[in-house]
Amino acid sequence: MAKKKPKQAKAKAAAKKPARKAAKPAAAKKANGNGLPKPSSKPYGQAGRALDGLRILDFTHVQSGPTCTQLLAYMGADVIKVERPGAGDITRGQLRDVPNADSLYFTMLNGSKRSITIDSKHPKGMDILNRLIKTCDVLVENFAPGALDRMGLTWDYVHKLNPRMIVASVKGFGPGPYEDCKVYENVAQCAGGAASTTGFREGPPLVTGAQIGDSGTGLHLALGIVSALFQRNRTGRGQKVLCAMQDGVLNLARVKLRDQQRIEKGPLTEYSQYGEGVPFGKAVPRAGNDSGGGQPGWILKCRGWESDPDAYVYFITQAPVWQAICDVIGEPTWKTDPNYATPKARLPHLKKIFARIEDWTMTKTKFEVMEICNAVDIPVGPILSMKEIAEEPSLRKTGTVVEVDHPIRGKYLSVGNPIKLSDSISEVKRSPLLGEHTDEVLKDVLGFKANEIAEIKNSGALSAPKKEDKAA
Ligand code: CAO
Repeated sequence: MAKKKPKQAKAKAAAKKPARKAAKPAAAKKANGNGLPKPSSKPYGQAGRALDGLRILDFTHVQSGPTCTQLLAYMGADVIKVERPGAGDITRGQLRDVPNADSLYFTMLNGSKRSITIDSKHPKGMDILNRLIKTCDVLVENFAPGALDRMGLTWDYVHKLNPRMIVASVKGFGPGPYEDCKVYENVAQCAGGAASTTGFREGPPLVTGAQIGDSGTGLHLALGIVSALFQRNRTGRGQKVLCAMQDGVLNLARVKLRDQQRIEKGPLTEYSQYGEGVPFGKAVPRAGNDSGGGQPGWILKCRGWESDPDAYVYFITQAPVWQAICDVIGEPTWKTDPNYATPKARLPHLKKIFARIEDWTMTKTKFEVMEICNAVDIPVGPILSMKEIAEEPSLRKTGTVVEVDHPIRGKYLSVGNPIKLSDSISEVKRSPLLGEHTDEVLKDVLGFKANEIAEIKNSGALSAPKKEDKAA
């Protein structure tokens, strides 16, 4: 998709063409009937990667935006991360565990990308950005509201320079009363309905450890981008893609909006609160470890819980395997006892039932519970610690957990691509050093000669403004 040296005139001409013609991908020339290229004869996994040829101008920082562009990089896109000279993405220095090395916060969110430093507030810096805009397919950013416009990169400006450009943004909130607010993870979890529905009924709202506001919204944005690219194949033009973190969290918490509508019609019978006879209020309550679906579940202690904070298992009393559960825990009479035989009859007794199951799980390790229950199709899940996950061989084997080597910090673990494509094998490369690819991008992507690069460097466009300049 991205050309080495794009010509603005070419882009303009493409935009003027009728939509159908402009949309025709180059590969379609070789098409046979259905408008698609002939199936590749290469073995699966050797026909390049899904997003090969896609070039991304990456203005993202912290977590939400970088999650999105890292995934696109894993899928094969050339992601050029533009960073502020001297400082770079603020997370490079946050939560450092190795002195003077980029933090794990940064390295685990910026793998497989290139880094170029450009001062967007320097005229020459803006000149380089303009050139990059002309040659990239997607601009991704998650600055505070208005920051991109203040840089001069309004939608109208970018779109005029490159009508095919997709401009993708993460913001905290969509249009509305809070649209100008800066937002971090937990703010989004709270505003998106996750916090009010997480935790125990008697306690305060809780945020979850999974970064559903940041990483979750980055995932949504990646889908928006590939959808916009697909549409561009037909229309020949780019579009704006916006993911608000509040919206992303709400999308992940949709079962709770489901329950909000149900609560207006009667009690939520699958919540343990119902079985305990505690009346419901007007809004969806926190449900502790109740399962979100219709099958009651709870977290139960396993052998060793006294000293191991993760010696627990999630146990689901799925209706079709109730008989097996009764056999496993040694309560065969519960199979026919009218108080326990049907899901409805069990609802008022869930506390007692889980207490009895826990008597059994406490005699086994969480892995023994897994083994015994899975053999008879009872759905259970061990509470795995991050230590266990880091050491889990099967996750290493699939590339979900990967070890990467970094020139300054040495080896570190990262999360590889959780989305597995059979014909697009992800390669996780280490994160770039600040400005590591500045010369490479100027030369290979923008076609500058060595003397021109030296000139650009002398202008100060690629380095941190000197203190006197700042003061002036
Ligand atoms: N050269 C010069 N200036 C640069 C630059 C560059 N290469 N890159 C960025 N900047 C400047 C911007 O121009 C902007 O300056 P102005 O405010 O003067 O216009 C500033 O750096 C960007 O600031 P910011 O407001 O985005 O950053 P912040 O640290 O103050 O706020 C955050 C961070 C995350 C709260 C905010 O960016 C935000 O709300 N983003 C949207 C929501 C979001 O993604 N939140 C998730 C955060 S965690 O994943």
